[in-house]
Amino acid sequence: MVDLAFVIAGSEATGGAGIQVDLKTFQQMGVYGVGALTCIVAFDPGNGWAHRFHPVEPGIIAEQIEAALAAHEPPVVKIGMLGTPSTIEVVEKALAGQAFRHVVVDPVLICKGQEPGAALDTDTALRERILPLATVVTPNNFETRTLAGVDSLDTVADLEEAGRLILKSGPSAVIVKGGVDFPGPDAIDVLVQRLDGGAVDVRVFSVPKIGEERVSGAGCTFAAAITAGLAKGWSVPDAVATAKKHVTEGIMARVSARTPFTTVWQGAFGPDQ
Ligand code: PXL
Repeated sequence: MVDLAFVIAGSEATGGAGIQVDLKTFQQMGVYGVGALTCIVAFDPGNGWAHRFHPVEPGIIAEQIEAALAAHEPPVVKIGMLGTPSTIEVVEKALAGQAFRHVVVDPVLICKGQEPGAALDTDTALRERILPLATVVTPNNFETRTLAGVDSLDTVADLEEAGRLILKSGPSAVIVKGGVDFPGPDAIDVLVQRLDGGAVDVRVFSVPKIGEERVSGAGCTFAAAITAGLAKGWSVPDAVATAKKHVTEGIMARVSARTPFTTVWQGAFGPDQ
């Protein structure tokens, strides 16, 4: 039987983020992808590729989740961009009725096209309603500072400390991604995981940075690859290690477009690696 993973996320039409990336990543990992759409992001090429954000009606999100989970019993789900408090409410309800082995949350906090007021409501709802349901959370540098309430992340010890703070909101594992904003030559991710007995295990994953430019889709690919690994029954550290390889190889083979940024090529990651 093929391994299955479910994703609840937004569409980003250029293929550089969102559910397009999630499903490509699942496929590359040999995992059958099932997906429900929360919103549609259409970049505006006539206005600096600004985000035009269109939420999907909550009732339609609920119908998609109903259909996907009536058809399949995926053991894991990845939550990507939600975008509005009413979307968060619907997804929270849908998750509460299911027993997933893992709920991987990529806490996408802001999308440029949104009003700051609306984004603040969304951040609060994400923190209060979705994080407690998560087993694994993958915040980037900015999201970590926001969720942990810290001003800066300058050392690996800072990444660990922030991960420990986010762990208190309920998930069993937090992977803090230093990314290009973290000082130094390396792309560092710190996994802070609460073990069954209650002890906290900390592991540092590090590879040399490939340039200093942000590559679109790195965060989505990373969380989706972790989700696929967990769907296969791997441990969280094993899933993270493979996801990091997937992203690193995808960044090395990145795809250029007429956008001001390049995007990860998920197809660069070999299934045998
Ligand atoms: O990378 C965050 C992200 C996730 N999901 C969608 C997006 C973006 C960023 O643009 O558009 C749909």
